[in-house]
Amino acid sequence: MPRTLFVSDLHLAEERPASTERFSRFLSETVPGADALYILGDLFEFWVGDDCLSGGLPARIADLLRPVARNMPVYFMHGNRDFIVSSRFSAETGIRLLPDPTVIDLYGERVLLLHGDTLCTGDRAYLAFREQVRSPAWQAAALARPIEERIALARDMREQSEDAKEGKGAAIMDVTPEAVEAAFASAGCRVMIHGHTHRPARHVHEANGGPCVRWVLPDWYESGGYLEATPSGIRAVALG
Ligand code: LP5
Ligand code: MN
Repeated sequence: MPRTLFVSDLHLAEERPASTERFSRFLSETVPGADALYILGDLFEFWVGDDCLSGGLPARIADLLRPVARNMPVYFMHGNRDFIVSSRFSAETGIRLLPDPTVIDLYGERVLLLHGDTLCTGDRAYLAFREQVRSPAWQAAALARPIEERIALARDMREQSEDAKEGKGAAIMDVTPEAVEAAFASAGCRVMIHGHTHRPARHVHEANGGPCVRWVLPDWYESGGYLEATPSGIRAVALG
């Protein structure tokens, strides 16, 4: 049976080797035979530039992805942790970078793919931060710094982000119905898949004059999981 797989929010980090091992098993046991694998952002806990690919976790993940990407398309969309992944990572692994948002044809159904952070329109502080760090000028200046400084900057940003989140209610850090409906409308889709919120679910929204389904992917901190699409539908699969 043809099938396509979707994951996000693996947040792979040196200090969480179990998640990397889970991802390695997923790539060797679950992914073979699929038509395509989509990684919808936050594959890494943070990414400070493709020039870190020569060793450690980045090199390990590149080694894991390379043989998979030789056998099927492996797509990667930026998350809010790894928005600096760029063309060298793509060239060295064979993965294909996907813009956020992207609409794909999934066995005859138009499906909207996003990381999910742009749907959290109540989180004004985050959206302002996002605009700043996604600007080419900010990125060029940041990437010009030595790698150790960039790692220190990333850790500093993480700390400030955690502090900021303490003052935010859970609702502010979730998608807004208005943003979801607008996304369905502008894409002209009835199905959407995203991650980011770490609240895996299948939601039904009224949009485009009828019911529309929004799938939210799980994170991989403790266990993880993925979505499997076949011509007969989409199902969520939890990993142990
Ligand atoms: O990540 P998560 O899910 O815990 O929280 C997000 C939002 N936070 C972020 C910030 C990232 O976690 C920071 C790490 C980025 C790593 C990239 C490193 C690149 C380094 C550069 C080297 C080239 O995305 C959080 C949301 C939450 O999702 C839910 O949606 O609320 O947003 C914030 O907390 C943002 C704050 O409200 C405001 C900004 C605080 C950080 C300020 C750092 C300033 C440093 C200077 C940069 C301009
Ligand atoms: Mn995210």
